[in-house]
Order: sequence, then structure tokens, then C-alpha cells
Amino acid sequence: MATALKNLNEYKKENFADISEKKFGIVVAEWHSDITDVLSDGAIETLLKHGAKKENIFRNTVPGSFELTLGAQFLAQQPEIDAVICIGVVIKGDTKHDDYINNAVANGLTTVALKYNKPVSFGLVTTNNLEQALDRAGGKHGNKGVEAAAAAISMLAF
Ligand code: DLZ
Repeated sequence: MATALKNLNEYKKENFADISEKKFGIVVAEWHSDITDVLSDGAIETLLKHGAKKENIFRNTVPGSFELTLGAQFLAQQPEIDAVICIGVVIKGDTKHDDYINNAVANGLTTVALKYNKPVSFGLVTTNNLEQALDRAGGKHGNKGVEAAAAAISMLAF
């Protein structure tokens, strides 16, 4: 879990909620799991650093990013969950699968957030190639899992 905290200081602390009693659901896609694990570690590390308790973080996996929406809904519908963080990596290929998945996830997660009135973070890394994805998972562009967790914390203070 060492990789992730690069970008954390970019977020203003006053925008953060007291999350010591908050419960977080994390949904992680298993496609490109070597990368999604790093993103997920970044998210968890961020929550812990900001005061969340380990026992209040519930990490679940789904097969691919397309399933993030339903995974998010399963968690968001539980009254005790305060926020959901979704993690996935979709890399462009020979077909337009990435467009379909990315749009479905963006729309789906928005719907879940609005339906349950809870923060649902979009920690989906959508890139043209593997290198760009690695750059965003503890590489030169930080860790998008950290940012997704920070967004959830920030929205809990709204
Ligand atoms: C099918 C598919 C493809 C081609 N690419 C990715 C990807 O880059 N990242 C990802 O998370 N999932 C991918 N998937 C799987 C779909 O998200 C989904 O799991 C399957 O279509 C089954 O519904």
C-alpha cells in the first residue's frame, strides 16, 4: 500500500469530513487487477489516513468495470454505508468496448449516487494504453484511487 499518497496534499483539509464513524464500500473490478489493486490500496490508505476505521471499510470485487454499477448499488442501498468508491481500469482496444463500458459506468454511477443520495466516486481509469494506466496508478500522474477516495471524503462534508 506504499504507492498511493502522492496527490493527497493537493486536497484542502478543510473540505474533508470527520470520517471516523463513516462506513465506506469499495468496489474493485478484477480486469487489470494488478492495476486496480494499486488503485484500491491508494483509496484505502487515503481513508485510513483521514481517520476512517479499518473495520468500516468494506472492499468487494466485481468481474469487470461494467459490473461496477451494480456492485455500487448493492452497497449504496445498505443504510449503514455512507459512501461508495468504485475502482476500475478500461483500456482501449481494437473495438469500441471501452466507449460502451465507460459511458455505462459513468451514467450508472451517477444514477446510483442520485438514487441513494450518497457519494459514489468514479475511480475508473480510462486510457488508450497500458502505460497511461500505470502512470495513473502510482506513476507520474499519481493514483486515481487516492483521488476517488478524497472525492468521497470531500462530498461527505458537503
Ligand atoms: C469485456 C471487457 C473488455 C474487452 N475490456 C475490459 C477492460 O478493459 N476493463 C474492464 O474492467 N473490463 C473489461 N471487460 C469486461 C467487462 O467490464 C464486463 O466484465 C464483461 O463484459 C461482462 O459483463
